[in-house]
Order: sequence, then structure tokens, then C-alpha cells
Amino acid sequence: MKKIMLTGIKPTGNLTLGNYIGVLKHLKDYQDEYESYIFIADLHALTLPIDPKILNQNTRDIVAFYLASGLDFNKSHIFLQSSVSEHAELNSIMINYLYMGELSRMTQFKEKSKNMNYSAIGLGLFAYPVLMASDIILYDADIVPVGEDQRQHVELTRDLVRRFNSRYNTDVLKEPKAIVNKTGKRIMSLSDPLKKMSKSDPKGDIYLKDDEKTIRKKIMSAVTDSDCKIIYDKENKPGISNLLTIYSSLKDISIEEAEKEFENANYGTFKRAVADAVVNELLPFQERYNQIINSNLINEALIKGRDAAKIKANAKLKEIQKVVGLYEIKQ
Ligand code: AQP
Repeated sequence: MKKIMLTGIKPTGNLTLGNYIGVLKHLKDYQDEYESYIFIADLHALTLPIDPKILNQNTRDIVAFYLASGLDFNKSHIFLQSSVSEHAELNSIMINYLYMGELSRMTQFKEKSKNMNYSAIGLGLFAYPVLMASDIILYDADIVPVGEDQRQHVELTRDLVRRFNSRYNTDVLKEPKAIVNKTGKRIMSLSDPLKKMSKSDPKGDIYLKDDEKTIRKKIMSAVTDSDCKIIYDKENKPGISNLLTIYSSLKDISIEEAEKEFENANYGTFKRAVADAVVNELLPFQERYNQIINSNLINEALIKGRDAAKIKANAKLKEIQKVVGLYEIKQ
């Protein structure tokens, strides 16, 4: 039997190079070996205010980007989180097994809520990891490919699984493993390389829909330093280190190989090479996206994905309901 892979992206904004290098680029590599469940985390997108029209557009976009990245919806189940109601149902069970202390220590929660008035922080933002754990648990996922920033939430899911299984003396929940790719773990903002490149924070982003001129301009003006050496040193040279990460990820080489390639280069030459690498990767990708975005493939993929996901998720939900003692009405 094939192992199970699950991953998702929130439709909170235009996808960035961070989303692409961190996770999107690698998904097609799993679809032959793993039974793959790949979803659009639209319920998660509601955890911060979002214009309904934009949410709709972003959702379509992500499906098109999934397909443009080489995912085949006859092999991978691509679906909307909101179209499989078991996610929300399991969430209302699992919310009882994670603790306020744990949730308040999550980096993403701390970052997203730091400028908010405490009494006006939505419960959904606070309890985000509970829904994410439910997403993972429903499919018995063995692996969850994510960027480095989401590793903490997968670790919390593992804690939840152990706690739940031990409390009920069962092995009904499977412990998932986060898979973070070697290079490209965390792509940082080009204007502030100490901050993650994030789709909901437009400063220093490269968007997957940016045209060639914009991409080149953004990379050529990326913040670096005045030391003129192209070496990886995250602490003292975060800008150059970020560009090395981007370059090595797109070229599928190690950071050391990238450093060697630019041993005698100046920053201008290096940045031009990074821009070439990004443009060469994104232009063909955008072409595929343009062919898909207004086609019927989006709906076709989502119907097929929903139907397959629903079967798996419903069976798991029933098992869990039984374990916690929810009464099953005999028909
Ligand atoms: N900068 C990044 N570098 C590497 N990987 C990244 N990911 C996100 N940003 C980077 C990975 O992309 C996947 C989808 O992310 P998500 O939409 O589920 O949530 P996120 O991590 O919160 O992504 P964003 O872009 O920062 O969204 P907003 O701004 O809405 O919070 C995940 O696997 C993530 O690790």
C-alpha cells in the first residue's frame, strides 16, 4: 500500500517565490510514490480578514498553480478544505486536546498577532494549529511537505496524536512527519532579509505572477551588504544568504556549489544570475498557469479531488467519533 502525503496552501494572497521554492515546486515529485492529498486551505484563509472576492480569486489561482506545477489530478487528489466538511467536524473534536499554553507559544500566532489588540484577536487565528492538525489526521498522512515556517505546527500535531492515542489507549491517529526540503527552507523578504517572504506582506515579495521586468527589478534592488563576498552567512549576510538559497534551490545545487560558482563575481553579476534563474523558472510556469486559469480543468480537478478526499476523511472521522464515545445511531 502506498504511503500518504498531505499538504495545503492558504489562499490569503498572491503566491510568492517562497511558497514556490518552499513547497509547490516539489509536490509533483511525490505523486507517483505517494497517495497524495493536496488542498486549498480556504477555511484557514478566514483566520484574518479577507475580501470575499479576493478569497475566491486566490482559490482558483492556487488550483491553477498546483496544476501548472505538474500535478496531475488523476494521480493527486486536489480539493478545497471547505468542500470536505469532515475537516470542520474533526476540528470541533480535536480542539479539546490541544492546550491554550501550547497554542499561544506558536511562532506564527505570535507573529501574526503581535500588532493586534489582544481582546480583538479572532479565535480562529489562535486555534489555527488545531484545524491544521485535523487536516493532517483525517488522511492518516505519513508525510507533510512544508516550508520551515510550518514545521512547528506539524510537531504540535505529533504531540496531539501521542496525547490522544495515549488517553484512549489506541493507535487510531497516525503520527505525521514534516518534510522540509534541503535548500529553500525559508525564503526571506528581498527588502528585509530578516523577515519571511509572505504572501500577506507585500514588501520584498516576488510573486509567481510578476512579469519578467518586475522580477529583475526586484532582485537587482534586493537588500544586501557592503562586504562584496558571496558567501552563506545567515547572521552577518542575510541578504546574500537569501539570494544564494533562492539560486541553489532553483538550480537544484547545494549552497556550497553556488558559493563556488560566484567565488570571484561581484554582487551585480551574482544578482543578474539569480534574476535569470528566477525568470527561467517562472516564465514557463506562468505560461502553463495562463492556459489553465480560465479552463474547466479547475472545476474538474476540484470535483474529482473532493469526492476522493471525502471518502477517506469520512471513514477516519467515524473511527475517531467511536473512540471518543460519540453515539452512533443504528440505521
Ligand atoms: N518564505 C517562505 N519560504 C519557504 N516556504 C514558505 N512557505 C510560505 N512562505 C514560505 C510555505 O508555503 C506553504 C504554503 O503556505 P501557507 O499558505 O499555508 O501559509 P504560510 O506559511 O503562512 O505562507 P505565507 O505565504 O506566509 O502566507 P500568509 O502571508 O497568509 O501567512 C507552506 O508549506 C509554507 O511553509
